[in-house]
Amino acid sequence: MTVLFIFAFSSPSISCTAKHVPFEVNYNITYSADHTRFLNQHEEIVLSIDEHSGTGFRSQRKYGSGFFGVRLKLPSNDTTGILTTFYLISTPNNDTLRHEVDFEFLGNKQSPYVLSTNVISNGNLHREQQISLWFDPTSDFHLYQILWNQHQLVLFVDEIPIRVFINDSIIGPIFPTKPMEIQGTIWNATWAKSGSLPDWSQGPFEAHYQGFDIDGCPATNSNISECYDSKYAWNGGNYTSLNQDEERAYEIVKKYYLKYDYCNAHHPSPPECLINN
Ligand SMILES: *[C@@H]1O[C@H](CO)[C@@H](O)[C@H](O)[C@H]1NC(C)=O
Ligand SMILES: *[C@@H]1O[C@H](CO)[C@@H](O)[C@H](O)[C@H]1NC(C)=O
Ligand SMILES: *[C@@H]1O[C@H](CO)[C@@H](O)[C@H](O)[C@H]1NC(C)=O
Ligand SMILES: *[C@@H]1O[C@H](CO)[C@@H](O)[C@H](O)[C@H]1NC(C)=O
Ligand SMILES: *[C@@H]1O[C@H](CO)[C@@H](O)[C@H](O)[C@H]1NC(C)=O
Ligand SMILES: *[C@@H]1O[C@H](CO)[C@@H](O)[C@H](O)[C@H]1NC(C)=O
Ligand SMILES: CC(=O)N[C@H]1CO[C@H](CO)[C@@H](O)[C@@H]1O
Repeated sequence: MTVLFIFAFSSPSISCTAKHVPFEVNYNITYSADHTRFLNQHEEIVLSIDEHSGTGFRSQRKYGSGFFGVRLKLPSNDTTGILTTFYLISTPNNDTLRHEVDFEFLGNKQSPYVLSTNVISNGNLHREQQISLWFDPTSDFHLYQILWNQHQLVLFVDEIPIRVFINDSIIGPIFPTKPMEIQGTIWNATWAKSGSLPDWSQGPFEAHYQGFDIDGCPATNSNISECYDSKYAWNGGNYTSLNQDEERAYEIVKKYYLKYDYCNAHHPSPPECLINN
């Protein structure tokens, strides 16, 4: 099914005005640096995976709120079993303590990919949704963003909201509240449900990332509440809820592109599902 989006709105995108900064200013490679390379004066990093290793990067600091984005071009060919990610995560990386917000692109025999998103907090692990993308994410760069303030978490694809997670006193304890760092990785998902092994002869698989400026409030556990201050643009104005154009676009995504929603897989639905839909 193809539904054409006609988006005539100018949503306020902090990232559009973002400065071009080299990778090293805000990020570090986490492991297997020999599986990375830089382009465009280090304003672009290429992560690659082959049968020997994947690789990944992480921000040098943790943040307590922000509008985090990356421009990403996914690996092509048969990417079965390959997982490309962009996400926020707290430490320690412990299932009962971890807070996390994910974009995970699940490789496939051919494009389009399935985009899996998750919001994790305090042991609430299974809040997955999956959407099918309305474009080929391997042929060009697209913008993937996470807005996180005390009002809401919104995941955007090319400025179109694809997932909204509203903070409300009812759901309080499951809204992420810990400082999180930004990570990007390419790895293999052979442990996952599908269990399919990558066809390494199709590789190496390469994911291109751009956009290393960070619109975020650096935080520690003790001062995170200062990140809710309205002096940060992403905490106020148009960022406290979706505007009408965004609401309309979000309805289209939910109607035509949402393939899996944990809200429908549980009876009764978890409490936040009533607020977010
Ligand atoms: C991260 O990169 C910065 C800048 O290149 C460097 O100074 C710092 O030591 C690195 N940190 C780690 C943990 O590797
Ligand atoms: C693929 O995933 C398995 C299971 O997590 C891991 O043992 C293996 O090292 C990974 N291979 C690569 C190339 O990342
Ligand atoms: C995770 O954190 C909980 C709560 O503090 C603790 O009981 C548990 O031992 C931790 N698990 C790991 C693997 O560190
Ligand atoms: C979530 O909302 C509750 C009540 O509306 C508020 O007290 C709390 O501070 C909010 N959480 C965050 C992380 O801002
Ligand atoms: C929180 O503390 C860290 C470490 O001292 C500091 O870098 C950061 O700027 C502080 N954040 C706020 C919002 O004050
Ligand atoms: C909100 O969006 C409208 C139109 O998109 C714009 O005119 C207005 O300046 C924005 N306000 C803020 C506070 O960003
Ligand atoms: C091994 C293989 O099929 N490689 C192909 C991957 O995709 C690129 C771009 O579409 C092709 O040029 C390669 O031949």
